[in-house]
Amino acid sequence: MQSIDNIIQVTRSFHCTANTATLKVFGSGHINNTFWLQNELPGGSPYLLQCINHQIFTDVEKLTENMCRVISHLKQKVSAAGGDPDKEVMTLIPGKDGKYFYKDEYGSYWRMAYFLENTKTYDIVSTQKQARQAGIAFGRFQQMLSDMPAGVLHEVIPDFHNARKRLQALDMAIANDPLHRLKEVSPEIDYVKRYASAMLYFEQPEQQSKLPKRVTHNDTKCNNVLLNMQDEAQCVIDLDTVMDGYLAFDFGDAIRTIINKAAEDEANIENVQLNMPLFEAYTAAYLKEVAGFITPEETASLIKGVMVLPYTQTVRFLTDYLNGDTYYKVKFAGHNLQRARAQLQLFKQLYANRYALRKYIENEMRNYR
Ligand code: GN1
Ligand code: MG
Repeated sequence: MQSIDNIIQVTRSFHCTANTATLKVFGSGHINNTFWLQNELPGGSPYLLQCINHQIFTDVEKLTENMCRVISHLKQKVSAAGGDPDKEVMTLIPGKDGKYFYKDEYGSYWRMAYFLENTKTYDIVSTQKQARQAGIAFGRFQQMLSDMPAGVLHEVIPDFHNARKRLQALDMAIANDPLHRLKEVSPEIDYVKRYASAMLYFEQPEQQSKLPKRVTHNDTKCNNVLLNMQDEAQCVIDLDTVMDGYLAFDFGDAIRTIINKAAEDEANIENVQLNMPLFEAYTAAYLKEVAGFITPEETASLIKGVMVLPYTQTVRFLTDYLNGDTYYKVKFAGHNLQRARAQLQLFKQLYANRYALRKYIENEMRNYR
């Protein structure tokens, strides 16, 4: 329940001094609902209050355990490196019952964190500096977590980046077609199907035996990096999906948003074009951060991530469109279809340029051999 009265009530269950009169809706997430509140104390940090989508994150207790583990690991690393853990890692506010989430009387789950002031995010990256700084942010994130073993975190959303499972969900949506939308999307479905076997790279036993599972972020959109006012990397946010994964998932999902000159949901697909200098800036900065631990097999898999992530994102938007927009928040009828078409266009361009992209990664990696 997200009535003002309930939100105020929820706020009171956390150890905070939030001024509830200043509450406003915040952010552009597709899943959770986020609110911003000022601190009552003069000079005190503002807060973010988030209603966690419990339909999607079915085990909030485990999700919170993952977040707390990762946050405390990152804070230690940042402190040891002489950084400021309060500014460079997000900080959750404990509830009055000692837990880092709160279940209200309507069954909704909430959490609260400090809002980091004097920071910004970009939905579309436009300068090489922004791209480079995003590469530093996600590369360091990965580097700092490289000594946290796989198998420690809960799998909060099973098979999150599993292309086979995503394609099976699409097949199910095609078979059910509850809103008779299938006829509108047959060209997209045909296209997606043609690439299906090539996109099952990470599901091949041969790859799975070569690629180490690591603690990964799994939602490395460029707007999940907070940059400071000088456009320098400050903090990686949105830790909902931290769990085990392949490095290539995080690399591919970051490139999906960095390299695109247009928005994820661009209406005019002509505007979906590759910004190669931004790809290069991100990749060079990212590889520098991960060079110390990335394996040759992982390096070779990065380009696969660049193909698979936009592809599965297309599949997921198409599936949700067919299912009647039950997963992602939509702003208008046909929004998921528009997103799917824009992501498919991006995939087509990435695929057409795959050799040039791969070559850049390989050449860059030579600096570290
Ligand atoms: C969702 O809510 P947001 O924007 O952080 C989704 C990601 C998608 C993304 C597409 C849990 O993330 O996987 O890549 O939308 N998160 C979940 O923009 O499904
Ligand atoms: Mg997210």
